[in-house]
Amino acid sequence: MHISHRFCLLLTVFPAWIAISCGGTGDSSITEHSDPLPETLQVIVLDTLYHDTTAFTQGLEMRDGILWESTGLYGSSSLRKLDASTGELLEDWPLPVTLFGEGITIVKDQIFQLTWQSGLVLSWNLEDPEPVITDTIETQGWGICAIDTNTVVTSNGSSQLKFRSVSDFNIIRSIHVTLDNVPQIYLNELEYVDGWIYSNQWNSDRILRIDPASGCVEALIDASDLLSPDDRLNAGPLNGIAWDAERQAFLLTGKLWPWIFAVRFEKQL
Ligand SMILES: [Ca+2]
Repeated sequence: MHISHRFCLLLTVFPAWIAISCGGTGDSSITEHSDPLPETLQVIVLDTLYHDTTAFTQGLEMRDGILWESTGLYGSSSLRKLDASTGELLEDWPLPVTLFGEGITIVKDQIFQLTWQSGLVLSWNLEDPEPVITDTIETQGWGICAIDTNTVVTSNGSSQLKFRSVSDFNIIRSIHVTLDNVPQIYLNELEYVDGWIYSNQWNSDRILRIDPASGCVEALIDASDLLSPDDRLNAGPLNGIAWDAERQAFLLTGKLWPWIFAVRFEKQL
């Protein structure tokens, strides 16, 4: 169900691409130029943590030794609090059956959680989580990451990333993400680390490292070796990136994956 809806989305969103190259803001006056060639990074696994194979992961975020996870699907969407050293579930809070959980990010003491098609943004207090609808957005919610305490970035399955004010989720600006001048659709779960936006692309094993100013993909990360063939049998796509400052590592997982991987990205020799 989820897959077919997102395929339909592709059909409707694609025409809006506009022929722009890197640096795209939707301004048709921007002339073509070549993107810098992206470097390819490999994934080095540092540690392997437990992940619940019933968790349809839509968002992942670290704060103070706790790994927060958002899960999707109608009737089983939730916010989950995990032990970041083991991956074990500490506590979870279900969403109303009418909401489909998507990406999460943390700003100050609030967790913001997107929902897929309702246009609603939920806000949770970190210390006493209870969902409150605080904002609405004009599009589907897929991924979200915080750039600073005033700004978040959201994806909606297209090649566009929207920068929004934390105070009201109104759009500040947007970028089109391109690789070698080709728009990159299906941008999904997001993470902001050291000046770069990381996005996994739905239904692929690929993570893009994106320049938030220009939209250029300046590095490609191939995560296809993380799951064994057996692990893949009942697993969905990669869909979770969190930066663990203590480990100095990324935590990666996916929908219904049996593992969370602590990894670093290194240049291929
Ligand atoms: Ca994330």
